[in-house]
Amino acid sequence: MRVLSEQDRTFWEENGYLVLENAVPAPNLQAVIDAVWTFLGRSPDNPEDWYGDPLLSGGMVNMHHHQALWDNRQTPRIHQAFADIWGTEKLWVSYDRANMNPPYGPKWDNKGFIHWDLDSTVRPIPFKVQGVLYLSDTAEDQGGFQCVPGFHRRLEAWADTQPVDRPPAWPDTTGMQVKSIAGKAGDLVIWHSALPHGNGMNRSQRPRMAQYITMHPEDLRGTLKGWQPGSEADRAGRVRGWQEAPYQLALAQALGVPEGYVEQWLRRTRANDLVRVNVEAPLERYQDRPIYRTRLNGQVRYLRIDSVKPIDEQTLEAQRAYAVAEGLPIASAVEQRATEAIRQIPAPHFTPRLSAAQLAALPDLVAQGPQAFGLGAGLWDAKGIVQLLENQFGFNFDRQPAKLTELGKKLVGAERW
Ligand SMILES: O=C(O)CCC(=O)C(=O)O
Repeated sequence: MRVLSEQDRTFWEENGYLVLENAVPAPNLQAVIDAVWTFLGRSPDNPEDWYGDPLLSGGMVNMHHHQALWDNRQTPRIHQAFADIWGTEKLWVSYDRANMNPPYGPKWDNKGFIHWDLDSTVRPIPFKVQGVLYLSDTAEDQGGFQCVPGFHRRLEAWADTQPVDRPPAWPDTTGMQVKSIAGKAGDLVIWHSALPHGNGMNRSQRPRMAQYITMHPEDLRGTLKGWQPGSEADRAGRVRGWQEAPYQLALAQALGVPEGYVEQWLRRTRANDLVRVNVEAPLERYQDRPIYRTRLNGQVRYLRIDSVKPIDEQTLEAQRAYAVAEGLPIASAVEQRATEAIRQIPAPHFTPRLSAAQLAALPDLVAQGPQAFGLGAGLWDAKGIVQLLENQFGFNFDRQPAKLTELGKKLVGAERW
């Protein structure tokens, strides 16, 4: 049964976004809000405490697999809205994160941002959609979703007026009418990815709380440049991602820290998996956007500031995964840095499952790398460390993944449509 009305469709065609009201049952909203605060290890009742690690720029919360997130992802009404847009019910759901954008101030300088999650120089512009679920009522000045309505119809004509070597994902917003979309708790905003978009400066006293959810046809893999056929390995990887998610929480409980700290620690480990890349020009900070401009093989290239670091005029260090995804020529790997971040285990916030002696022994075990314990040749991940703890200290952790409905199993790819 369709959930988008004719008016919704007309609005969508015209503006490139729409609002689906009451997208999920009301109790689901508070469940995600609670989960976000727990993940961050912070309290909604203490505004002084809303800032700092592990909150990421733009208020991003890298929480992906909590049951509360899954309960929303497998809501039939949301699935049907995306099915109406794509013209097929055979969809896969994204494993997107959450957002807590606190009030702007001395501890938080999110003035808002505008970008694309596609390469706006590719023709034809790929058809992609994205979505954000408002977890609480969000006023226009509260740092919620913002976009340039109708821009999906004008992007190509606008691009013809811009420098050919403009950054493909970061528009110059001069002359654009950016609109902040207020919403009620339970509204799902769905937008066409050709709209320049982001979230805004929060000028209110309340945090903005949201969950990102989008869907796309199964067996497709999205890249910045568009879609390509997914492989059986992609599908299996999605299922593994869902199945292995509980290891991160198990590790947090072992260490006695909020899950967000473990996620941050593992992310830093991956980020410290660095390689060297040679470029032809010094990296220059590009305007006020989080990108560098350089040249590679005679072409202007824009590189994300948070993924690369200049070493000298013609050398940079890049995260290995980023360098591979961007097709950067890897000159050499910097293996010895990979385990540095893993030593940064934060002090326990609550009673850890590991004893003080086990906690003290952990960094030295981890420093030996997973290979030393027959746990694979890559970097440590949550699963590897939990297996290490089980083997070394005889623990038995709960690793039940989020429960899926029949619809949810198809949206994950664990069952075929
Ligand atoms: O926080 C928002 O509403 C926008 C997030 C965003 O820009 C994105 O998901 O690409």
